[in-house]
Amino acid sequence: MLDRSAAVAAAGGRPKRRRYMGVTWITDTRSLPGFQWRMPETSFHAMQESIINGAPETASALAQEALGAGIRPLDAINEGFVPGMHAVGEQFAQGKMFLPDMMASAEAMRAAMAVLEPELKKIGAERPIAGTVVLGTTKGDIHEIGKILVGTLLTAHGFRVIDLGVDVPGERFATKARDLKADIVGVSALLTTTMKNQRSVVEALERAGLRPTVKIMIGGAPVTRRWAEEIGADGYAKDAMSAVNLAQELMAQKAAPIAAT
Ligand code: HCB
Repeated sequence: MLDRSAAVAAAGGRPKRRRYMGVTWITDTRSLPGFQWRMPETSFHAMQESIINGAPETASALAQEALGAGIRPLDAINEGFVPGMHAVGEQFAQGKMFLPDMMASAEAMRAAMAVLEPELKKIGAERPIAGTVVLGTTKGDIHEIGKILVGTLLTAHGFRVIDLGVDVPGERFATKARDLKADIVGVSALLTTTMKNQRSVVEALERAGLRPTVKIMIGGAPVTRRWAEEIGADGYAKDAMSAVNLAQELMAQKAAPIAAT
């Protein structure tokens, strides 16, 4: 896997650069002089690199090419782009990448998703509503890519999704869940420091008297099934497809008492 400076060296030129808080970094190796676009042999590998290189234009082009080549959008996300985000996380943890790099990578991920999302959503367009999900990233946390992906796949499977965005306090989850008669509240947290705020969401729904009718599912990189049990959530999902399966299970659980009467 090429890191950002190796990609520049390989292409032998000056790439497009950006500055953020006094740091300069490369935004797109396609801007290098003499760069020739061609479909790479291992397209998933190229997708991963486009994220690591923080290259939105390349990521978007690869997503379009993947669709053209008949690669399923979810495969492109799970096999191509998401592993790139994980590699970025690892490099950040090892001090090999910095905040502006992560931001550039997130921008590249969003560019790829902008191409793939409409295709994913098409699948669910014709279905009856499977349930209403209020989704958000918990207070203090601005990570949104995983949550958006969860929302997209839920929509693709017939759920009505209301995305409250990032940095959402527990009370707002509760108010929206009540107002929109939500079946499920989905709470994302990517930081060990903000995981505790998932508990605050559970507590806010309890205070609002909503727990008998509203299920809670949680997720995010540091989150585990054990944590879900500890805070009294109804389930944990490790990725977006598992979140869809879990949401369907939770809807079946909600329907069960009615079916029994
Ligand atoms: Co950020 N960051 N970050 N970050 N970041 C992480 C999360 C670290 C793990 C990186 C590392 O150190 N290895 C780390 C957290 C360490 C920790 O607490 N354990 C970290 C840190 C430290 C920080 C800052 C504190 C850095 C700083 O400022 N010094 C800062 C915090 C800002 C804040 O929130 N207050 C920060 C900032 C950023 C950005 C802004 C640069 C950027 C986010 C941009 C954006 O989202 N618009 C960012 C990014 C991109 C990451 C990494 C690299 C990728 C996250 C991501 O998008 N993953 C991440 C490394 C990593 O996670 N491995 C790193 C891809 C998605 C698809 O996966 O896990 O989010 P996901 O979602 C999955 C899954 O969890 C599940 O389904 C999703 C889809 O498959 N799921 C749910 C998620 N939510 C669900 C909800 C449900 O109900 C059900 C399932």
